[in-house]
Amino acid sequence: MKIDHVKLYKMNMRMRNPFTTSFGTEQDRLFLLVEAIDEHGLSGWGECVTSERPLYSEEFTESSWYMLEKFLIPAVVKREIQHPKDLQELFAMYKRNNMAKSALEAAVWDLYAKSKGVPLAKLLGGVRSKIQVGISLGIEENTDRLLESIQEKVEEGYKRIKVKIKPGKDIDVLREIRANYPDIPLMADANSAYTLNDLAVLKAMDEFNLMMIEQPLTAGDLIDHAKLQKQLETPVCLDESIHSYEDARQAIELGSARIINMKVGRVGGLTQAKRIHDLCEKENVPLWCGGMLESGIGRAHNIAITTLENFNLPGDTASSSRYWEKDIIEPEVIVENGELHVPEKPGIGFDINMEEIERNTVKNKAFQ
Ligand code: OSB
Ligand code: MG
Repeated sequence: MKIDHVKLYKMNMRMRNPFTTSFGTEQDRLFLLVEAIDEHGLSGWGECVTSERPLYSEEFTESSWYMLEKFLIPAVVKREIQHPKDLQELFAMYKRNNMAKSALEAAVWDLYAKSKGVPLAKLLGGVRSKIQVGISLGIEENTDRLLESIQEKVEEGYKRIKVKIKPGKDIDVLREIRANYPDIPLMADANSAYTLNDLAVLKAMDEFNLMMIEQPLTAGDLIDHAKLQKQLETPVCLDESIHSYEDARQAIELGSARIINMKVGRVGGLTQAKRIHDLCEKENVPLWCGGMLESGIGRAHNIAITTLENFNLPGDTASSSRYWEKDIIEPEVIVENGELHVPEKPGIGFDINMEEIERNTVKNKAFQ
């Protein structure tokens, strides 16, 4: 397969509601789409899950554009590629910038799967035709508002509820949720808002029977997470800490986490995601697929990876309508009773809605 040319699209899509985490509020999603086109004119699509500002990690949408334009796209254009995993070697000399690498790799995976006429999920070794999903709810000024959303999402059938927490918006909020919903599968995501000085607060969360607490401490703090995990009954789940296979291996070895949140963009693409999946399977570490408020294209890739065997906890891949007035794929992602059906068509398995993409594009460029 030869990558004839690559197109980049900078998107600006407004979400139906603002989403607040401990690191900030986002409503306008400025992210990139990558379209890789082969010598026969067939297209594959990937999403770069960055935001306008480097709040989640050091990458941001304009840095990814630069990375893709200057280094990554030139490494693949006009090149003969045997398999999408060849990109690992072509990108190896460039450090990190995982979301940018992942986006181009995703487009090549989709293109390759389409050229072979197989669903991406199958190509990755997926074994499921349905996947289980939960939902991630942002911090609300007022807890009644959060309780209303929880009620709505429980009624819609989501398999678990994740709430964002931060210092001052934690114990009281969780206590109120548990008072109203003693039994729902519930977890909390701190997005690194705590340190070991907050041990008392974190230990107090043990009383709420949470499935896990996600990323309580700073991304680089594998050792402190291990110290914390030893003192908590609640399993620690790592998100921002895991950028590579080596991070996952060390976190497991140190006991920094009992559960891992997989984000394909964060670990540099589907090839790395699969390696980390296989490691977790071998080590008996449960895994689930996180989200980055993706459009339908990123969502489709998340669905494909979640079909692998060891994705044994519900992920964050909610319905398109939870985020968007109108998504850029057809059909849109629809979760029913906390489950969604894995598409059976080749590649990502959804059609691209070019009209919607164009309507939300703020700049684009083709690279020959
Ligand atoms: O920490 O998992 C996170 C959204 C943006 C950045 C980080 C995170 C999240 C979410 C939402 O939790 C997941 C989703 O619904 O896509
Ligand atoms: Mg998280």
